[in-house]
Amino acid sequence: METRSSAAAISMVASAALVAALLVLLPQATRAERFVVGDAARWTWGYNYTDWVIKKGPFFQNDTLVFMYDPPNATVHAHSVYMMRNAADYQSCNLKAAKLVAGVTQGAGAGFEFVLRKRKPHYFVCGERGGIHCTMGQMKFIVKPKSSACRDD
Ligand SMILES: [Cu+2]
Repeated sequence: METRSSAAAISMVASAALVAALLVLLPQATRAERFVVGDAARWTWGYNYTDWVIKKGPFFQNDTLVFMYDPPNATVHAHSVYMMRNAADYQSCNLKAAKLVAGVTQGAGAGFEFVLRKRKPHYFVCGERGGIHCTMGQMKFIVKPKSSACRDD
């Protein structure tokens, strides 16, 4: 019985420590920023997103990218968001191994939110018209989030 209650006490102390650690980490987590991709231009044909990334960066872990684009209709081209597997596929706009992130209707309204959880290069492209939006329309950019611990503001 004695050992059991001391084990319980230890686990209580441990969970209190965990809560304290989370409280310390929380303000940092809430400092994550939210970016509308392309700002007023949103996610569209012909905008230079590579320049946009340079202008807006650096990006940090847990920042959110918001992709906003109209669902397809008679006057608007459809757009989408895909993630390329590697730099070579990104360079050539080769969608064969790309992963769908957001379909043609998911950018409507408040847009589609993507949280940059991992500290790896994210190769975003529009996958419409067999990659033409990527090759000709400049609808592509790379974001490599830095550790949120490095945020200095
Ligand atoms: Cu597109």
